[in-house]
Amino acid sequence: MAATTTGLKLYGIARSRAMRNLWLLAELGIPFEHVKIVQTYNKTLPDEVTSRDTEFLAINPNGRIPALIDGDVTIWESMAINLYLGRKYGGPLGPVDLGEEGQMTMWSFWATNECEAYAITVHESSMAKSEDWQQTPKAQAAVEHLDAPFSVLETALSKTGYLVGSRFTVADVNVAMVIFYARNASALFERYPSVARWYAAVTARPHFQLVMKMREG
Ligand SMILES: N[C@@H](CCC(=O)N[C@@H](CS)C(=O)NCC(=O)O)C(=O)O
Repeated sequence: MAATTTGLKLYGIARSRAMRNLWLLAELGIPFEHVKIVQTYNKTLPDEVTSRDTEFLAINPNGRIPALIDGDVTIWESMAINLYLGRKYGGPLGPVDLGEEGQMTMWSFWATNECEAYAITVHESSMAKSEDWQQTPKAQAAVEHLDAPFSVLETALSKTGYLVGSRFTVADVNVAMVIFYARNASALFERYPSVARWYAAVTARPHFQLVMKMREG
């Protein structure tokens, strides 16, 4: 289906789960308005709108970024936003049939259900900037929990290097953006070479690098 963008708006900053959507939107190369809603703890300027302000709660009553408005459709939840964008505007990055759509959904749910909480613990532990963060019981437990999902990912990626349809798709964006939180757990990446190769390849993409700069800037 040929799709045209009608007032596509992405709410949220790169230093949040909105990065997932900013990366995909950049890959898709479609025009959109970026509305920089911030987390309350990231508010630095008086005129910045936060995810808990009334005007944003009208878009996402959960008070969390990201959210997407596409014409008269509002979607929150970062993974759902990317699945929607992939299906509607994705071309080869989106599903070619129902089977692929199911697999992209499967990998996205898998990443949030099986990996995200542990990956975020790794992220927070590594951000503590202590030399021996990998030795803390919390970080070690999180890495241990991630071992089984990394093994699943290893098997899947060792076949074609991608998750769905032997090509880079929205499934790779969604899963890589969760694995991103665990990127400093070097032991996992050393143990699972196909995961390490895939993660290095997808995060070397120019559009990922672009949103990383937005995140850091
Ligand atoms: N499951 C949601 C989580 C969204 C979420 O927790 N967003 C954080 C930023 S990464 C947020 O808005 N935090 C601010 C708050 O909760 O006040 C998604 O993937 O979109």
